[in-house]
Amino acid sequence: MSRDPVTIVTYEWLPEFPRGFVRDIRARWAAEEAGVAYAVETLPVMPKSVAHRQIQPFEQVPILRDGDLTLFESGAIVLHLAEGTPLLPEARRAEITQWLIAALNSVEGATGRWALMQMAERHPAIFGPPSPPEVVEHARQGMVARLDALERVMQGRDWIAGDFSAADILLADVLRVPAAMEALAGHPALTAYVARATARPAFQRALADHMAHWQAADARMAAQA
Ligand SMILES: N[C@@H](CCC(=O)N[C@@H](CS)C(=O)NCC(=O)O)C(=O)O
Repeated sequence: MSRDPVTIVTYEWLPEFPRGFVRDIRARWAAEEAGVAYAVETLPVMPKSVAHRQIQPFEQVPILRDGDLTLFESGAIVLHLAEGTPLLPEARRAEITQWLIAALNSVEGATGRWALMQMAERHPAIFGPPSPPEVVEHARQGMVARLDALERVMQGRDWIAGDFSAADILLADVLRVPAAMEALAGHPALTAYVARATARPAFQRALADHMAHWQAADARMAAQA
């Protein structure tokens, strides 16, 4: 079934370090998997505008426009794009939703807390101040406990809820962050899962377009300088 193109809203420009991991990649990946064409619109990361707050109360991205509908939260966006596609089959809707929420809450809650502390050490002017070592260690242990639990679940599974689904887009993207920060060591099933998910052509296209977006922004800025 073909449908009208949607619009994914992301930032106009960002520095190097978050590129590849800005959450518009989740929307791009879902659109690619679902065969939905999309355009990209941008907002400045700074200063935040009233227009931004009106469509995303937390002044973040991604945002999706689909006709009259405007949606924020990457999980809601992926679920919306997955509707009526093999990413969200009716028979597994409840289980897929469960794992999608687990990815964003139980897993990203723990990995994100630790990753933010790592970022505060690397970029204190943006994410600082750095947390005391014992606080970082507590966050690391909390993350490892969640990863250990997920490692047990993923053993013997290719995907988290049957065939590849909307939940895998969220879970694999959440796990890309500790993977990139070398925090998945000792978790071979999760490491293989991230490699399997990111080898998908739809992810590769999403990543290439996501990176091309920042390169085009750099080129525009260089031309203006
Ligand atoms: N729970 C939100 C988190 C969105 C989020 O953290 N977006 C980041 C980019 S990946 C952002 O806009 N950060 C800038 C800011 O918070 O000012 C979602 O999944 O959509």
